[in-house]
Amino acid sequence: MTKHDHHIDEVFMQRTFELALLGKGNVSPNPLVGSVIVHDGKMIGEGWHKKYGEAHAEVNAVRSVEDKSMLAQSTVYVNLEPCSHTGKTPPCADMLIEHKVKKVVVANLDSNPLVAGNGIKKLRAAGIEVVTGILEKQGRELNKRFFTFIEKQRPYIILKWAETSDGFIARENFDSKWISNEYARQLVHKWRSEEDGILAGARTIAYDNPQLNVRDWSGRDPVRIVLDRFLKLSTKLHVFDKKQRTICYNVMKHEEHTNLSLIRVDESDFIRNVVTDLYKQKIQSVIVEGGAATLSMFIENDLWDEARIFIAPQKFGKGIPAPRHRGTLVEQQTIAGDSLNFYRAG
Ligand code: AOF
Ligand code: ZN
Repeated sequence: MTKHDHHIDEVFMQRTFELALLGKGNVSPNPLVGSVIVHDGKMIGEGWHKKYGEAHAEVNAVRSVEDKSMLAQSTVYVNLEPCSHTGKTPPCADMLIEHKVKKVVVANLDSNPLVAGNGIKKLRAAGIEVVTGILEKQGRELNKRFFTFIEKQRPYIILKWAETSDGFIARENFDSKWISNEYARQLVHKWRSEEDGILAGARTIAYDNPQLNVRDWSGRDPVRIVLDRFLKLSTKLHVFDKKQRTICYNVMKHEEHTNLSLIRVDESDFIRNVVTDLYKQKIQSVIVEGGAATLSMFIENDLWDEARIFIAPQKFGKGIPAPRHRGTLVEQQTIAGDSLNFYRAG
């Protein structure tokens, strides 16, 4: 392969990422997948996975090609290895083989144990040339939620908090309002709309009575996840208003209501049991919004992937210290005077 071919592959792969992103918010817990079909250097079709349970990206891309006879001389770009299993839809690898496509170019192998390299094997066994690993790192990043969910059997976990420049997350009376500015708050609402679940501990819910929904941004509301071991929270709190689904993890009892599930898990290893159950509930990603004890519990148990931390210029002098972590700083922004630091675990 020449350097030129490699560059062309990257350009088309980049396009599959753009298409894949159009599925954001509608495909979880499936991956974001886009596909482009190229004939003689020209794009003749494209498609993406639009909705959970519906057609995969390659199927939509092939459908979009007017003259199907051109497929035999075409290259199919897809950011995820074509599937080899019959799930809610038939295997994409078989469909590509039936159309006798010439070549398939992939960014990432599918970690789903039902696929895991079998899609590529099937294609090669049928005599189709397969190239893998094009923009692999970007592809892993695009589907960080999917890969974490399927490889670690738990949601992708984002921790979020605001601290003062002297390292406090709240005052001594647990008042934590007004640390970050209003632009930061709007950004947080955008972030809420991007994840399947939003989680908070009992103390935060009792003190702040948060709604845990999306108001300052347009987008869907995440499932609210409340940790209340002994079911001490008042049912009059916003999170129990049944306007949006709430799961309340506890060690007392199991009960199902419309838009409210009380789920009992074992007390030993509580937080691990919670994330394991979230996997069973197909919640692919969670943003954890507090408070200090809950955030620290995720950190101490190594159950986190990202931390997004606002640092406001003000000082409290004393109060509840911000959680400590050993993440790696990957990005820094400034939002109207507040710093915003992005960390990755490890
Ligand atoms: C692809 N292209 O666009 C997607 C794939 O239940 P199903 O049939 O929708 O299968 C879901 C699994 O298929 C998912 O976990 C992942 O392994 C793969 N998703 N594969 O080739 C796609 N969405
Ligand atoms: Zn498929």
